[in-house]
Amino acid sequence: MSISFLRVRGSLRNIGLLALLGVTVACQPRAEVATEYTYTVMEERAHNTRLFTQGLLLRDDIFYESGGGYGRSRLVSYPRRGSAGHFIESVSLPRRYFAEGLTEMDGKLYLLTWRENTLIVFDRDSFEELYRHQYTGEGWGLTDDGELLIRSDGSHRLFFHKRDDFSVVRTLEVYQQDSPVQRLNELEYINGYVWANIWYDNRLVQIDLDSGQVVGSVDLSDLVNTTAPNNPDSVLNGIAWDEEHQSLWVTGKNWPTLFMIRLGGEMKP
Ligand SMILES: [Ca+2]
Repeated sequence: MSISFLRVRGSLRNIGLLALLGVTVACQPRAEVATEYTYTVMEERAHNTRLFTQGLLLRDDIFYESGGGYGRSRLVSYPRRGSAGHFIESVSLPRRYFAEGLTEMDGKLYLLTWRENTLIVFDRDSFEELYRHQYTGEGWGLTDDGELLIRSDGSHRLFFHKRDDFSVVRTLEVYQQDSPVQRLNELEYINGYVWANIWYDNRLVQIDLDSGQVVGSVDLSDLVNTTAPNNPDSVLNGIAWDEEHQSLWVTGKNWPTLFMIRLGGEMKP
């Protein structure tokens, strides 16, 4: 099935006008234009509706996904093609943990927990727990740039952590023009940028990791409207980069479908 949605819009800043009026503006560098991408659905896959999707990634044709909820948090893997009920590996978390963001580096899966201040590290293949780290603050989304782990906490900030002890190296405030982008949720590092879900928003945003500016976005309202279960908690969440197909896999909490979408328009280099 192939569905194309086309909408292109750019937005311009008003900093220049304020400067002409003699108003001092203290701010980070602002992007002149944020690209609004179009998208095409290239492929679909059944998604297990019991998964309250928090983290999603794809490695070597295998999806890794974390599902949240107290008493129902789990970490699973499943093949790129297959049925919704078939997992390669699955591990349930103790009842006191609410699984959140998930990423993978060097054969290890890094799993955040929501308010339990605990990062749990698993072997990617066996799902054997390897070790844990404690941290301060909430865990929402997690990705990595190949060197550092990148965490969201539901605010407009991203936290960059060392992988060996999960200490914070730096933080980044995320803005669209002059407005902080709150409720940053699931994350995915793609070609030098971080893409993010925003809790209770049907957009994905593309974040510049130097300036913190949103430099692009894609509106997935049509997928939400046709696919999301009739439950206010079943929001869009989950982004996985498909390197082979240069496409994004997206889904939502308890959704029946994963979608592979290809973005239109010019992606930032
Ligand atoms: Ca992800």
